[in-house]
Amino acid sequence: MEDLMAKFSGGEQRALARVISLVENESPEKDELLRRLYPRTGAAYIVGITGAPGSGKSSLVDRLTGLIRRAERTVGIVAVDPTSPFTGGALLGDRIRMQEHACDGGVFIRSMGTRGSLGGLARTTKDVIRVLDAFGFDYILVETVGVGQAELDIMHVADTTVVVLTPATGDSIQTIKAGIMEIADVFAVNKADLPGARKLAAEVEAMLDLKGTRPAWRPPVLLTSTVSGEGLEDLWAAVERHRAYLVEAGLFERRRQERARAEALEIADHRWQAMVRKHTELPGPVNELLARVEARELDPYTAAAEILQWVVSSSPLRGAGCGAG
Ligand SMILES: Nc1nc2c(ncn2[C@@H]2O[C@H](COP(=O)(O)OP(=O)(O)OP(=O)(O)O)[C@@H](O)[C@H]2O)c(=O)[nH]1
Ligand SMILES: [Mg+2]
Repeated sequence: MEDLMAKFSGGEQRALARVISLVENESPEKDELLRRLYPRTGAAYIVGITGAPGSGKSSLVDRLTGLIRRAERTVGIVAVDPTSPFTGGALLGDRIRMQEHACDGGVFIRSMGTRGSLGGLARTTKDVIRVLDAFGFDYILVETVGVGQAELDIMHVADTTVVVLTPATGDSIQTIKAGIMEIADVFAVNKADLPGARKLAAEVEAMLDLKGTRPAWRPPVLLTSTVSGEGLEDLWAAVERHRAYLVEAGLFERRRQERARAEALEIADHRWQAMVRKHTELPGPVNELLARVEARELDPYTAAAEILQWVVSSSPLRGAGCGAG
């Protein structure tokens, strides 16, 4: 552990990859690692990139990475692929267009599949983002496919969320899910080199007009093409503008405070569920209670109360790995 931490602090990407693996694999060292890394976090700016499959998220991440690197800033990239069981950088690393950055020490790319529960994925993704933050990247770009609630939840960790739309996959205002429109801080209408992009951008603008109220931040709608290069610098400028807005409005601090609070509760929930589940996997009082519920000898309300009591009294809540002082 000490050796690993020293290498991590020294900026060795191999140590970073190792720490991420320990976190992803729920290793026994995980909690201790995350606890020790936490004080070093908070400086990275986190940008979420979401949109339908094939809308060009990875291509945009790649081009934005180029822009950020030209400004001599570093980038950590997390790609969450809900369709892939693979983890460990196979997915994005394979992509030819990412190869340019693969040998750049200022860029680190990690893809994550979805193993385990959806909630578990979101939790692990947040932990991996935190590890990248602690490592010292200036920006962290998080690519997620905009399907399902878990993916939307992940976007809550982003300071700025870019929603990628494109005419190519038949996106139109009618087919875009309400949820995804709500989370956008910036819209990128990508594949602007193809027909229909301008019309789609106009539709998004019209939809924003329809909202009636004049929000303090109206999401800008940028036409982008990773093929022609159109709009990429404007897109990044819009992200930076959103960042400046958040800071000036005091929202940046406030959102981070709220998230820190929500996160502590989420971790507590997560652990609590894991503890209860652990008891259901072993023979013992919890399973005896459940068996009595099955047989209708006991009502589920009484059983639940007794299960909670039992789990609290028998679990080392402040044991190793749970924050014992
Ligand atoms: N014409 C055109 N094609 C693009 C553009 N951006 C991306 N593409 C193409 O669209 C396809 C999908 O691009 P990706 O960047 O992999 O899209 P993605 O959203 O990351 O896809 P998933 O991760 O599979 O959901 C690829 O064939 C790209 O070459 C663009 O601006 N114009
Ligand atoms: Mg992709």
